[in-house]
Amino acid sequence: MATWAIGDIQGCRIALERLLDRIRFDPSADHLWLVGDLVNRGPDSAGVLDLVISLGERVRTVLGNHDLHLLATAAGIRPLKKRSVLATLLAHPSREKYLNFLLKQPLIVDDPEIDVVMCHAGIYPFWSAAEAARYASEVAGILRGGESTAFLAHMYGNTPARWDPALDGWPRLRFIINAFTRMRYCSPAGELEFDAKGRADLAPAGFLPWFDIPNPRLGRRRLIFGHWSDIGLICRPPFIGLDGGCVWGRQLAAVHLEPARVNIVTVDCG
Ligand SMILES: [Mn+2]
Repeated sequence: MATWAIGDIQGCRIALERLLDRIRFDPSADHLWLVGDLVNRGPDSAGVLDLVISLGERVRTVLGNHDLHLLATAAGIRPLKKRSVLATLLAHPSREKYLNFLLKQPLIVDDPEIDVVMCHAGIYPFWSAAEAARYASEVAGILRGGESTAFLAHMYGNTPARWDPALDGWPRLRFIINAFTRMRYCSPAGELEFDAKGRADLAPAGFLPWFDIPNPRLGRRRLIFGHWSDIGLICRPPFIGLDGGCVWGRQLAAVHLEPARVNIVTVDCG
């Protein structure tokens, strides 16, 4: 039995199938962790969701910003461009199955048994793993409940930029979701910056990649994330960044989590 984590798929079903072949993934025995952004931009979001849903309990995934954007678009909160890949997905006969599947996914998966935690963009450097799990569950609870549409309507925006445990209401939930699904740069004082998205060495003045801000409260767990295709694959224990930019014609990556070996396997997506 093996456990693998795979980077941002973004509708690239063929690359996903090739990568599963390459790692000899056995759906009757192995487990798969996905860093989110299953959909959007790539050619076959429905095919990716069909495959992921067919794996049942073998797969654990977290929500990415594109998955949330799909949910907001489906709820009528964001306009749907007619020729977008999301329009194809939302006209699909399995639409409700896809949306219900995504609404049930968490922002974080934490498995102390294999010492791994996973989320889409990362863990805000001023949170412990336990705090991160608690804050993530606040959002998961809203998405599963009757306020999910109201939440999606209040989700967009870059403020508040800095965490304060006293935040409440929509601003609190907006910060939590931004940290888990959109974070790239953070200041040493804890301010998130959402405009820049380039390489880690092109950080805006006063900001660092979030993983360069020491977080002594994170513990020793390996942290698997995606979302940042411009910096590509990162293996800097405890951080493992898996967005190889598949949807941009680069690579889809898998890392073997259990038994623990740091071997990253990729397929080219050109
Ligand atoms: Mn993303």
